[in-house]
Amino acid sequence: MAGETVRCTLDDIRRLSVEALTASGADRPNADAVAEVIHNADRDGCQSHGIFRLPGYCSSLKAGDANGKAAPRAINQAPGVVRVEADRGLAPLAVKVGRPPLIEKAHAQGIAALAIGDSAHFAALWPDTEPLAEAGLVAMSFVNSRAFVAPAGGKRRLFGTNPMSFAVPRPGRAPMVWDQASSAAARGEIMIAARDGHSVPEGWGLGPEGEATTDPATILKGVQLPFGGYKGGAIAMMVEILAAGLTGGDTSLEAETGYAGHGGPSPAGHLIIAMDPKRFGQDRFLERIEGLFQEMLADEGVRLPGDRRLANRARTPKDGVAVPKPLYDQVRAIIDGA
Ligand code: NDP
Ligand code: PYC
Repeated sequence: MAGETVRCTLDDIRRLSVEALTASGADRPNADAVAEVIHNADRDGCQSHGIFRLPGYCSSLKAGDANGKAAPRAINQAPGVVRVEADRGLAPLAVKVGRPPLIEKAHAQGIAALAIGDSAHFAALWPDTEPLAEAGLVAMSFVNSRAFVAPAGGKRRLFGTNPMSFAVPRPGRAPMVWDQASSAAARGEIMIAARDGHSVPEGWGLGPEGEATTDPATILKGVQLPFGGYKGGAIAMMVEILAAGLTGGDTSLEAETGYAGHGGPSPAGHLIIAMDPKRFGQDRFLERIEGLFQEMLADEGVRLPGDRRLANRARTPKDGVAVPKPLYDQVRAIIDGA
């Protein structure tokens, strides 16, 4: 990280987040829910979705792109589907409201989905799936955002960076959770590289004229690329269809053209699926999957996805988080109404 930093405790991160969000028009339930995911991201070492995102959330609230006083409502849409009417709010409160009925339905029926079509997701996705695995469920989450990424072979922005997360319970341990963009890199990683003056690997994106580049600022003006060519392109398309199509949320292109783009999130679509292995008749599921993990780990050089995050989670309560001074000052200015 380039330049001067301010060392913050995790409590500082949460408090600054609540204060900046309420100063930007969020009520306390919305501010608390967003502060929780920001805190969790910085706690787990995901700089691109921690306090780094706070000014974006605040500008979206101030511009009215997202409703800071949203009162999300869970609806029993179908035996296997909970729908949350999110009132154009920020996703964390909508997910919090939809999670208990999703868990109940998944345990009762074996599989259930939570569909949210009008909330603005600007966070990492593992906070969506990890609590479901902690409740004994296998879970997946998909979200779209704004048009940043071209389909494989193309040069025109169409998809969001469209992340997905997958979580599975483990006996006596934290769940295994992976969480990844379907673009070669999350946009947040490219923004941080531009801020810190680093180049990025070839293949992360193209410039405005479709030219290959490793300059992050040029990519931010141009277009991002899916990971792994047409294979990542297919996944980006699938996420778009699951997240926006099945929920009725804006596609990333619709979200891009429907909002002025104030640097923060705008409402799009979000789908979470939860499955209870016991209802699939698999009483030895946990034991068998643990055996699979142990086979993976027996191969030197292999680690499980999420292990880096869990190592950070053990470290940051003591070490705190280094926040770049200009970002810290920006957050303080939001709180002070400057
Ligand atoms: P990364 O490429 O950093 O990591 C993706 C996954 O791969 C993680 O689960 C990571 O685990 C795992 N991983 C990394 N290296 C290894 C390895 N050597 N062996 C095994 N597993 C490994 O994530 P992205 O940059 O794609 O995304 C970053 C964040 O941005 C995500 O949390 C995502 O949800 C968020 N995002 C949010 C968007 C939104 O619209 N809300 C859009 C796009 C991204 P570990 O964490 O332990 O390293
Ligand atoms: O990092 O790609 C990203 C992202 C998009 C929306 C929120 N995060």
